[in-house]
Parts: sequence; structure tokens; C-alpha cells
Amino acid sequence: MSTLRRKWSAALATVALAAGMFSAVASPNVFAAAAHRAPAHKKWTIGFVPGITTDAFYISMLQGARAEAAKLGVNLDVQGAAQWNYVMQAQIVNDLVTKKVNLLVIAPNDANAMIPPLKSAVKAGIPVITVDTTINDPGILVSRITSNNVQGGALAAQTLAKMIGYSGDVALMNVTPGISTTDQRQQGFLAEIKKFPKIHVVAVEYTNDQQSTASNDTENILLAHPHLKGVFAMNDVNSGGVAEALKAKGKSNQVKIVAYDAEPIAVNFLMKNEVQALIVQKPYMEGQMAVLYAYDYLSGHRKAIVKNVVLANVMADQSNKHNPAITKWYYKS
Ligand code: T6T
Repeated sequence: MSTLRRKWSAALATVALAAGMFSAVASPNVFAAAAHRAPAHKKWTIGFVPGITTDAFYISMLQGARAEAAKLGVNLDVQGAAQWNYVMQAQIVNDLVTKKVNLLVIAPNDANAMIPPLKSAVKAGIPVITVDTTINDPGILVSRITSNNVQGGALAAQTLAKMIGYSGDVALMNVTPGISTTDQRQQGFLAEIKKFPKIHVVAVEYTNDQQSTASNDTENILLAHPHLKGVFAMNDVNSGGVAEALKAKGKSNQVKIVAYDAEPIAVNFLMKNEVQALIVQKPYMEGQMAVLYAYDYLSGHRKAIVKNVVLANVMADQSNKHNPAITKWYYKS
């Protein structure tokens, strides 16, 4: 393996491990075989299917994937839909199978509906790595790479509880049932918020990733629960909708918002204290690792692959939102 590749691998491992980015999952021997990797003797093509093409989370992920693909000398065939739609995504997978890509990296739009098309890909001899979201049949996968969504939900509950003085009404703004990541965030939040008996979850809404729906739902929740004190928004589209609705009612920073993700628009709300805290993932690194593992798998260094990678989250709030140790993780659009 080239010296540059070995240095890069060691650097990525150092960053990931030093930053405590791997949770309790098996200690990642991500680059254990790094010293012995042979350079790719042919141009492999990796099919890369983001959850959606129009979201800065996946744009950041693709930036990391492309950077790693350039370092390793592999091709990326990026195919995705502009909307969260597992029927469209299944067709994209089938098209990439027909094109006979060497390996498929995907953020599945639905944990169950995407099992059949991905099983077909594996049956056709195309190995699959999931990134960000995953499917409810991990046995067919080479690896699953994601952030710690259950922990992120629990952290949101702890943070919101403290912000509202450990009592009062709160609401959850989720996306669509069946998305593994946002389902796990809700799971983590609801389990943790039970530790605060004076806090009542008065609504759990699903917006289908539409900001206008998040705004309308927030207005309706305020009408039904005028003493609402906090909202957990499980992605950036939802946090934008909630923040805009509260602003329109003159309730910015009165009703507290803890939100997931750090797209530019979400960071803007954080800077204006119209959203009080963000749970920030590492999509760029997820993209890098997915391509690195694809390379490892195709080049036969499969012992270097961790089956279940769970990256730690970062909390950005009013006390650290300008700190470079935090701002470096804000997503790039
Ligand atoms: O929160 C991210 C991602 O982790 C999730 O799976 C889907 O929504 C986002 O892309 C943000 O919109």
C-alpha cells in the first residue's frame, strides 16, 4: 500500500479514535490491515445512493466519500432522488445492479421496504454497505456506518429537560416512521424523558420531511397546549419549521428547541438563538469510512472492516456555538 494511503489511514483512525467517535461497538480495527493493503489494480466503481440528494447532511457525506474515492483511485457512481421515497430508491438500486457496480453504499429510505432490493443486489454478487440509515436485516450487509442515534435522542431529552427546568409540556417533531435513524432518536428521547416525571410529552408529530407541515403542526400544538415549553426536532427540516412557527408567534427562545443536525440553515437558527441546541453528526466522516470499507472489501482486506460502526455525536449550544472544536463539524452545503 502507498505511503500516502498508510498515512491517511492512520490519520483517519487517529481522528476517529481520539475524538471518541466510536461508541461501545467492537474496537474498530478500521486500519488494522492498512500497512498491508495492495494498491487497487483495477478501477472499481462504487454505487453511492444518499438518502436524498437535496440535503446538506448528504452533501457533506458525499464530499467525504468523493475525497476518499480520489485518494483510493476508485470511481463513485452517485445516484439518488430529490425526495425521500423508497419506491424511487429501489429503482435506483436496481439500475445500479444492472450497471454491475462493484459494491453499493446506500442510506436506505426505509428499514423494511429496502430489504428486498438490497437482497437482490447481494444475490447478484454486489456487496452492500449502509451509511446513516440501515435496514432491519443487517446480516446481508458488509458493514453499517451511522451516528449514535439512540444516544443522540437521549442527549436531546437531557438537554431539553435542563432547559425547561425539568417540568412542563414538550412535543416531538419526527419525519416518517420506518427511517431507522429518526426512529432511534425518538426511541432514545422517550426512554430518557421518563426520568423526569414532571415533564409531559403532549404530542409526537410526523412531517414527512416537509418544513411547512412542521410549522403547521407546531401552531396546532401551541393551540392545544398553550403552556408548551419545549420541542425536540429530529432533523433540520423539522427544526426550521418549528423555529419559524415559534418566531411567528413571538415565542422564540420561550419555547425551547433542541434539534438534530447542523445544516447551514439550522446553524443560522442556532446563532440567532431561535434554536437553542443542535445535535451534530459527522456525515463527512461517514462518507469517508463507507468508501474506505468498500475499498477494503474489494481489495480483500475484510478483517479491517468493523461490521457496526457507531460514531459519537457532538452537542452545539449557546455556550459553545462559536468554538472551533464545534464549528468544524457544521455541515457544508
Ligand atoms: O438527520 C439526517 C439523517 O441522519 C437522517 O437519516 C435523515 O435526515 C437527515 O438527512 C437530515 O435531514
